[in-house]
Amino acid sequence: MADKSIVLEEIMSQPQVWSSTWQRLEGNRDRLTELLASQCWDGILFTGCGSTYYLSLAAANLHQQMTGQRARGAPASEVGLFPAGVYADVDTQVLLVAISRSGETTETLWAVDKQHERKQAVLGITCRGESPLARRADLALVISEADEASVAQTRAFTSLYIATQYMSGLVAGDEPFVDSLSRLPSRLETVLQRHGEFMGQVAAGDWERVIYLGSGPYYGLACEAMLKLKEMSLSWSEAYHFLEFRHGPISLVDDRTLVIGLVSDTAEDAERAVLADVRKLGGRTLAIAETPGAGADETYAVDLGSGLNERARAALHLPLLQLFAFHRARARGLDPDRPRHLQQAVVLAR
Ligand code: F1P
Repeated sequence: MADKSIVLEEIMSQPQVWSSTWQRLEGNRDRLTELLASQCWDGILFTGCGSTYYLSLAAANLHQQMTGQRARGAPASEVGLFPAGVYADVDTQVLLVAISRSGETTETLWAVDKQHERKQAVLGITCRGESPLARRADLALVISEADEASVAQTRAFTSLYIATQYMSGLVAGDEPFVDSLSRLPSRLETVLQRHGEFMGQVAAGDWERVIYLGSGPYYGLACEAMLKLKEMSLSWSEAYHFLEFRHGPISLVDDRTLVIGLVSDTAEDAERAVLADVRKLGGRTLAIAETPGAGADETYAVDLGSGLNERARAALHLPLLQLFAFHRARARGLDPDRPRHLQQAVVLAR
């Protein structure tokens, strides 16, 4: 198999792409602020499909934590097909944040149409300025530098996530947080230099199952890591809220189980205790945390050392986990540039 890979190039381009994303966001600051302040929103509904649905889960959790504004992440199909289960009632003022790399995913466009039937605004976040989403949204935030040739989303996911962080920072009026996002590209360069190769070594292990755990916004990111592993390496994987893992799924653990924890600052002790339970049962753990953790006895440990708080540094996990999926695919003799049965976007014939 050739060493060159489009998805690998896209993964490794993230430091530069995040810098361009930051410039784009700053360039859109006024338009974005105007939309966000255009009325008193009762809530924000983040939506997307696949990767961008998981992004929505992470974004909604962060947004509500940071702003106190009610926020929810829902799959676009639910918004389009079961709106009554998503919108509380017809009169609530909800801003729909529709996220899609391609801007052409059918269900995401259904959600946009449903929102417009309610005569309420759509903020579209996409990589493609000519897409139906960009054209139909009341405001389109287009991060074209993050667009991809690959099927599996990598830099698009992280850049679009940073866009939602930026938006939440603006609503919260938290300028230090917004400013800290500009430091992510340099932090990522260091993280990739220090840990990129190591992720490849761990990925080559004889794993039968890989499980991702995260709390708060990190749960959505854990889900995305799980999806990457499935898409690129055709490996069975699952994701759970950290402490949920004890409530049944822990029965799966054996010596060919790798549990990857995205360790927060808020709940670090409680989360590391779950990983310790996994090891007691014979499983292996990989903890990705800001610091190695005093007394932590992880099988594998990655410290991000970013100097950023858990809200700001979130995207730093993904490139490492994308590399893990990439190398797992290679170790299984698969081509991560050509995921089975998948296309870049699901466009349904009506
Ligand atoms: C969403 C998505 C991708 C997935 C797949 C099909 O695309 O579900 O996450 O990898 O290949 O489309 P988009 O709406 O973000 O363009």
